Amino acid sequence: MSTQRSQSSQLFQQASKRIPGGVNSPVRAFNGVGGDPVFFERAEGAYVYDADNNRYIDYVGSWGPMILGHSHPEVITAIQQTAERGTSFGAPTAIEIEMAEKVCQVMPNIEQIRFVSSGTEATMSALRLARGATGRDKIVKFHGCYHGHGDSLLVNAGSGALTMGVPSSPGVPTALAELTITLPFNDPEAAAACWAEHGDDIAAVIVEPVAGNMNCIPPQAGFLEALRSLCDQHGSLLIFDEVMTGFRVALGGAQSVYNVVPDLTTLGKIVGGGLPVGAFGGKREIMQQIAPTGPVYQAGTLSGNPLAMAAGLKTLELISAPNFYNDLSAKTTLLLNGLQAAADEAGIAFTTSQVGAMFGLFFTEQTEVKSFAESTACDLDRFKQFFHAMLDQGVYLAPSAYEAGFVSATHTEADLNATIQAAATAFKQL
Ligand code: KE4
Repeated sequence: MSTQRSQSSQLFQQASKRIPGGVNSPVRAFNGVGGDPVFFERAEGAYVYDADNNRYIDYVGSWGPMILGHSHPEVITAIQQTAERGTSFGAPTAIEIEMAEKVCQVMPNIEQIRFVSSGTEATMSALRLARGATGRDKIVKFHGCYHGHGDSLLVNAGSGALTMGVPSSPGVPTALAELTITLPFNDPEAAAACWAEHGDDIAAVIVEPVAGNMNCIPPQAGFLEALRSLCDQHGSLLIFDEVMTGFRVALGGAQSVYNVVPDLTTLGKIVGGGLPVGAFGGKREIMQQIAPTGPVYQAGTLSGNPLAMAAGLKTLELISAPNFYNDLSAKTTLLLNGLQAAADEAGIAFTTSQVGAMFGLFFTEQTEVKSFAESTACDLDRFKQFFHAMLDQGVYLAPSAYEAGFVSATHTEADLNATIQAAATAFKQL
């Protein structure tokens, strides 16, 4: 079955005249899978509807934020009621206090928090804070991890940078890029060797505690603990980039799943409930060094925007419901077990990964994918064929082999079984 998407194609042509690549974020452009991107017109619950009014079961969820499903009525009402009282003041509001208290309550390793408007702002600011607080310049990140498009972090990056084949972007001054050390994810020996050589010059290591931008790769036992120990030994700061994993893998984020305490945490996506919110936070004595209480400057016109706070706060309230994550994880497990059975039935080399309601799909003979090298060695052509075969059957997966998938609270068992059926057909076409 091939779905007709002529409206999307026309819109793509028009968009490309005024917007580079016709998109406002590269990974949306379908360069990772081929063909024209789908233009969406509306979304509700687990479904997105394109400009040709085709319906898709959505496993992208706006790259993570839509954990409650699209257009949740209580979130929409919270936004509407807040908007009627004004959309932005550029001055402090009470809802920012409620939001800060709520995040610090569910993520107690965050003693103080600063809200910003994107995950990129959060990680960029956290790095500046770490450099300011330690007086050191070097930072460590991991091949294939993506932390937004801040200059120091576009070195061997994942997500769209990897999808586009430009993991280290032009435009980043060599002098700056040289201060970013990149290591293989899930390799504690390489990390130990790095600190042995550079330890006293390293301001911070930033890591996705579950890598979600080179597909979905969980940490091997001991990896995060090794980073914590190396930071303690050498006075470096441990930054958990939980923009994707925060409120996704558990209410308390990956740090509550793996019981490793970071010095700083960055947040995004779900924390804004679909509106632009990022945040960075952590130990009080570190956060106090951020302006205006300290010398490390950081600012933002729309930081703590009331609309975004209202959407985020309502979202955090709703996902705090009992059994919310147990139910989400169970749905994700049901989906992945069904996909695996369908692949096995079709004789397709395929495996999956899962942490909570976040998952990865890999076309490989391996039973587990543990590193960037193993992820990029998977069968990319098969993924592309599978992506389009699923899209044509009304299932929207991330248009890149280097992204994670997400289940929402609104995905029903019928949706999951329909997805499994579509995959059974798609696997047979590979
Ligand atoms: P934003 O600046 O896109 O809000 O957040 C950057 C970011 C930071 N840290 C992690 C772990 C992230 O995953 C992201 C952004 N994720 C990508 C998708 N994997 C956003 C999608 C896009 O770039 O359009």
